Amino acid sequence: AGTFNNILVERTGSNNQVGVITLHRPKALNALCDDLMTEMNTVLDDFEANSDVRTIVITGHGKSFAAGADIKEMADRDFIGVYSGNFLSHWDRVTRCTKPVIAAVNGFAFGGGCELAMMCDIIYASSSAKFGQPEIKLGTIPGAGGTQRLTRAIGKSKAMELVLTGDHISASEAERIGLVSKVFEGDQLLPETIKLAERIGAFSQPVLQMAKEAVNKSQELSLAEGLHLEKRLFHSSFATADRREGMKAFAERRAAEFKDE
Ligand code: CO8
Repeated sequence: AGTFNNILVERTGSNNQVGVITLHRPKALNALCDDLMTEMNTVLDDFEANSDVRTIVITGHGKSFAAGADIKEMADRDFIGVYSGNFLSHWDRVTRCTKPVIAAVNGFAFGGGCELAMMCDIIYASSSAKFGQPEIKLGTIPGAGGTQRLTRAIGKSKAMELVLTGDHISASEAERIGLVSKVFEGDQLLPETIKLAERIGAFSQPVLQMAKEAVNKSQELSLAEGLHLEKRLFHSSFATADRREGMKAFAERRAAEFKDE
């Protein structure tokens, strides 16, 4: 995968099936600069293309997941530049991953950091993690999902409160309101996230892809459209050998052996 300046890349888990991206800009609390996002996109392309990688984990180095977009990089930009260049348009690569992506939020997840976590499929957090959308304090607003994904995740009043005050919330509060699915002590976060990634990775890859697509579409479609899509994807799972194997194994009281077909 080559070497990178702003991220660390590793493969772990049984058969190295989990691809881990660690945001690593110690000088800036892993703030997301353009270079970092380009590097991450390259690695996500690699992980997606490599059938040995079954699940992806994104985490941060040190006491921060990501303290937002890089404010110093943005400071001198002007409207015409960000508008005509469609600034940040390539920052959503993770939302187009077909493989499950889990965020292991180890510390600050502010602004773009919180938005990046919300682009992932599942958020696990350490007990010291903090979430917020502080853009209002900088005279701007969230630009990568903080007004949309956050509202869908925690409801309008709470999302509005975070976006209009710039306040942050603790990991336990984030868990209580459903932004985060589980919280762990700091040293347990990554091992537990990798365990989750391995458990998920043991299932049929094409069927995981269907399940993920159906859940993600619930955030975008009307209930009727979403239920229709779900039914069609459910029907599609009957085109796989893995669906046949899964049901046969149940009847034979043995573990299923999925082959991704
Ligand atoms: N950008 C650039 N540098 C940063 C950032 C950032 N977002 N955050 C921290 N740093 C730098 C600091 O400037 C400091 O560098 P230096 O020592 O050279 O001055 C270094 O990291 C350490 O930071 P602090 O000394 O401030 O560390 P503290 O532990 O005292 O405070 C905080 C930690 C509370 C996280 C604090 O650093 C902070 O408030 N950071 C800014 C948080 C923020 O406002 N984030 C939102 C940015 S706007 C945004 O994200 C727009 C979203 C766009 C879409 C993104 C799509 C994915």
